[in-house]
Parts: sequence; structure tokens; C-alpha cells
Amino acid sequence: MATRRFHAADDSALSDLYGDFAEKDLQPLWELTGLLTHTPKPKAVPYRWRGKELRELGERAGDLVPVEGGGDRRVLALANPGLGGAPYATATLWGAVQYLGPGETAPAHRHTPAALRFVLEGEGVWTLVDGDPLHMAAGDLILTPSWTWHEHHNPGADPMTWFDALDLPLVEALDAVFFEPGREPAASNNTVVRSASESRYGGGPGLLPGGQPSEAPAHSPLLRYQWADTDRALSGQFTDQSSEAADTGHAYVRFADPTSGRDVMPTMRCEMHRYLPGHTAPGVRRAGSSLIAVFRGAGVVILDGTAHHITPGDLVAVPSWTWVTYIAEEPLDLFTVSDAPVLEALGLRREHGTADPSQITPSA
Ligand code: 1HN
Repeated sequence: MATRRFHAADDSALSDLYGDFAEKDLQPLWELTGLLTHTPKPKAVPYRWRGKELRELGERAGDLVPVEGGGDRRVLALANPGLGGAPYATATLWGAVQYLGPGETAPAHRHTPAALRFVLEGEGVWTLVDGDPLHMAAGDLILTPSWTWHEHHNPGADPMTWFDALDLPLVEALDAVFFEPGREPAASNNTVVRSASESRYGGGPGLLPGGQPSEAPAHSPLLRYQWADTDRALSGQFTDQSSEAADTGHAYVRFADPTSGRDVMPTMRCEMHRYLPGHTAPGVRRAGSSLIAVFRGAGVVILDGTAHHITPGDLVAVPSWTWVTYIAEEPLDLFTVSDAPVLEALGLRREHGTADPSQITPSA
């Protein structure tokens, strides 16, 4: 058995060994620091983009930049200042605003990163998913799951802006990005009143089509969640006086696959929250990141002790393990998207409740 020899730092045999490690593309763990942090140390920072600025910049791009090129989408990506110039809102989530002018079309393509749209205002764009036309109006959630063909049409007289979220940074980290442009020229079929997806799976609460689905896809077969339904579900929670929502002034719903109750897509969880003024919901921090789109109302989001005033159209990045607390100045409706299904599938879910709100500094 070899005798272990411990070398002084200036020992030439040791520095030869370190040189040979480097030459052979090896690194000794005992020299590496910061690998196993006590808690997550995200590079992304808590950040708020203002809706008013996003709208104005989208409109200016609409005037100056044609929709062709750059993936055939007029999209402004949220580039988190902590991520060194990458066009990503958090480590795992792409967030963006997309602007489509009257008469414009964003032609079909498909890709493995899954996408969703939450409409902040306006109506009249149709997103075709595998040819099924989904009408888009304020407060609606539209899914374009992984590898589905999708195209956007604006046949109306007004421009439209919406919030896009994709799991692109996650899929890129897994080296699983595939993309295919559409071959056919975009065909607009916006005359149907209701998409096939909604006709089959949006019949009403607890009502599913009879018979066995031929295959169970990894995503919800319902591709549009209408605002009227979401709004009714939230209001209903406050109407029931014995509910937790009535007690705390905070109601929320999770958008689910109606056939399974699972999240709408395997990589992203979507929720709609309503906070009433004076609510008592505690602060929380979670492993995994999320994005918030402010739909209606006004208030404050406190991220790791820094207060950001929020109004409709604002978009907020919440990196992993950031404390989040809300103050509602008027009923505050927030759409959120997170990577929670991924963390849960991998056994990595962690949550920590009740932030200490004592050290709150207003943001610039
Ligand atoms: C995409 O396909 C859309 O279809 C929007 O609307 C944003 C960002 C990155 C990659 C693909 C769309 C996107 C995107």
C-alpha cells in the first residue's frame, strides 16, 4: 500500500501534478469553491420591466421593423441584467412582449421549447396551433406546447401586444432545442367561433368528451383558457365566506389539464392570483424561478426587501429563492408562470414561508 505524502504548497511535485491535471482537462474538487452553496445563488436578479415602456417600445418597433426575420416574430425579450446579456428573464424562463400590427401575420413554425401567451390588453389576434384557430383577448391564456405548429394572425384594425413565456433557457441547457420553419404559406382561418380544442375540452366545469383519447399528450388538450372563466373562478373563492381566500384576501387558481389535473405543460405552471387590499397572505420564497405579468389593479411587489410599484402590463422576474410579498392598493390580478413542475418532477421542490418585511427599500 502506498504511503500518502502531503506536500507543502510550494512543493514542485504538487505543482507538476496540478499542471498535469490542467493539461488532461481535470480539476481537483478540493480546489473548487462555490459549487455547493448553502442555498441557491441565482445569477438572475429580481427585476421589474414597466408595462408602459414595453408598450411604447413595441409600438416603435411596429413602425420601424417588419415582422419578417428573427424567427418571424416581433418580440422584445426580457434580458435579466444579472444574466450577462443573455435574452433570458430567469435561468429557466424566457419572457417577452410580442407586438403584431393590424393585418400582420407571424408565419408558422414549431420548436421543442414550449410557449404560452397571456394577453395583457386588446383582442382580435388568432393563434393557430396545429391549424386550430384560438382567439386571443385580454386575460386569456393560450398554449403552444412543445413541437406544435403555431402562427399568429391579426386581421383586425388594431395592433396587439401580449406576454410570451417559454421554457427555452431550460431546453437549451438540456441541449434539446429543435426548430422547423413552416413550409406552407400561412393560411388564416379565423372564421370559426370556437377552436376544436375548446369545443372538445372547454365544454364546462367537469365535462370531458366521452370515449378514450387516442393518445395522452404531455400537455393540456385545452389550449385556450378564457378570462371570463378565470375571473369567475377567482370571484367564486371570495364569495364562499368559509374559504381561505375570503379569510386572507388572496385567491388563486392553477391552470390545469382538464383530463388529468396536471399542469398545462410539463415544464411550466401557470396561475392567476387576486390580492385584495389589506390581504394577509404571507411572503414566500421557493426553489425555482417565475415570471409575473400584472393584468389589473395596482400595488407593490417586494422582492428580497426591495419594493417595486406595479401597474398593468408590468412584467417581473423572480429568481430562485427570492422573497416575494405583495401589497394590493386595489384588487391586484397577477398572472404567474414558473418552472415548478420541473422541480417537482425532479424531487427538488423547496418552499419557505413568511418573509421579514422589516427591511424594505423602495426601488429607483
Ligand atoms: C416564438 O416562436 C414565439 O411563436 C414567440 O410567438 C417568442 C421566442 C423564442 C423562440 C421562439 C411565437 C419566441 C419564439
